[in-house]
Amino acid sequence: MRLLRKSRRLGVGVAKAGFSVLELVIGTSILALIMGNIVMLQGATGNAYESGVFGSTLEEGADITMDRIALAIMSTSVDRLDEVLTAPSFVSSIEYEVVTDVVEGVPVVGLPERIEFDTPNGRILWTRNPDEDDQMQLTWSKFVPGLLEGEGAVPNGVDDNENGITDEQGLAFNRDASQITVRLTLSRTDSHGVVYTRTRSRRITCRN
Ligand SMILES: [Ca+2]
Ligand SMILES: [Ca+2]
Repeated sequence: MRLLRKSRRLGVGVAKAGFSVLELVIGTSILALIMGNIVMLQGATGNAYESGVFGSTLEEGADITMDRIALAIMSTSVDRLDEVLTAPSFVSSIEYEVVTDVVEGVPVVGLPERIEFDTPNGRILWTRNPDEDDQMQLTWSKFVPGLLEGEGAVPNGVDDNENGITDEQGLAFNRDASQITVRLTLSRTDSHGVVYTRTRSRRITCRN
């Protein structure tokens, strides 16, 4: 009887010990799961943060560059703007003079300026007094691909993105009467190999 009680006590003891081990295993597994989730979550948050920063930087860059181009075109008149081809053709560079004032019907103009696509380096350049000794040049944007979004990697004689212009470059201007349509794509690849692309298109009216 005493032995039985002893063995029962032992049995209870073993069961208790087994449960504790099981608890420990489950506890450890849950902890591992939670820790794993936290690590994954941190990773995902990091990626999302990078994606967000990348996307918004590109977004901002596209908007600022488009605003600058629009301001330049709005401050020149059609007859102070070099030939800009009509669709389906385009140009990727414009030269113009900013009309600063009109005195007795005669426009007062500033120094010539140029906005161009530096194709080899994927940049949009703005130059005041181009090709002169005192020319001043600024990079308005980087990360401009050879062709506009949707036109593919190489010119193929087809208007792949169906915007009425064939094989337009990453920066493209075309004309419709006194209006100039500007199209612009910026594209970047992040450290994970994800490509971010932002495209802007705006129709701008030259001043009279
Ligand atoms: Ca096109
Ligand atoms: Ca094409």
